[in-house]
Amino acid sequence: TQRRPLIAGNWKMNCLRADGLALASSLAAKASEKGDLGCDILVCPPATLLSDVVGVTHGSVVAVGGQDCHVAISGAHTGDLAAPMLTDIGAQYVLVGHSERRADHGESSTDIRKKAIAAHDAGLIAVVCVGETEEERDLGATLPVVNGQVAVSLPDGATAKNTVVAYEPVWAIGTGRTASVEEVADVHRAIRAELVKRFEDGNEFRILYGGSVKPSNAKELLGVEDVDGALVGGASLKVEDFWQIIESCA
Ligand code: G2H
Repeated sequence: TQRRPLIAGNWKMNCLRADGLALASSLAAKASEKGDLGCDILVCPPATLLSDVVGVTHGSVVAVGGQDCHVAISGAHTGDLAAPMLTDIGAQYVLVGHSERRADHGESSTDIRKKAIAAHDAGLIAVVCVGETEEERDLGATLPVVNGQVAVSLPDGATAKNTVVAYEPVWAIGTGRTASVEEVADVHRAIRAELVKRFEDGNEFRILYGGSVKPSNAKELLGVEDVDGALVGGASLKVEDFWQIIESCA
């Protein structure tokens, strides 16, 4: 199966307007200059910049996504964003279940499945994040934990077209520590097996790796079987670094 890689930047709670728009515009300009890079490109800015980033990337291959959405389509949920609001401003993707959401906001895999359904109903591609903590890895529970998260977080209506899975070992996020190629290969193989078991098109889902991906390790990680792209945090905030990661796909 030929899966087109996806390189996604998760800006998290970073970037004021001037920096964010400069980053998005230079990315769009570079992408337009280079032609087809053999991969899809996504940026997920903070909510305040979503609309403007859609504006400055318009007409380029750079897609825009939210970092989270609510399970409901509207209502009394102060501070939250509904999936149709993201579609409305031109976003195409949304991250759901990032470990920082799971930790900071107590989101469970059941919540995340509901968010993925809300995203699909709104026509968005859900990037469903999973990953074990350091404690779980040390207990040897990585595969059952990750498989359990995949099983519960992905709704029955998931397809390779509306869903991307992102494996992010929590202990490798923002720490500078990256999982080894073998560790990544083992988990991606296990996720693939779950997807193939459950979904007709399980072989076509993209499975991204995330956790301290940077220019110096991108090529190696992207070369691993069943790694179909990267979810990049820190290194997506510098256009040169993010660009080098994009070029590592080739
Ligand atoms: C994991 C990743 C992006 P970083 O959270 O989602 O962040 O690349 O900074 O580890």
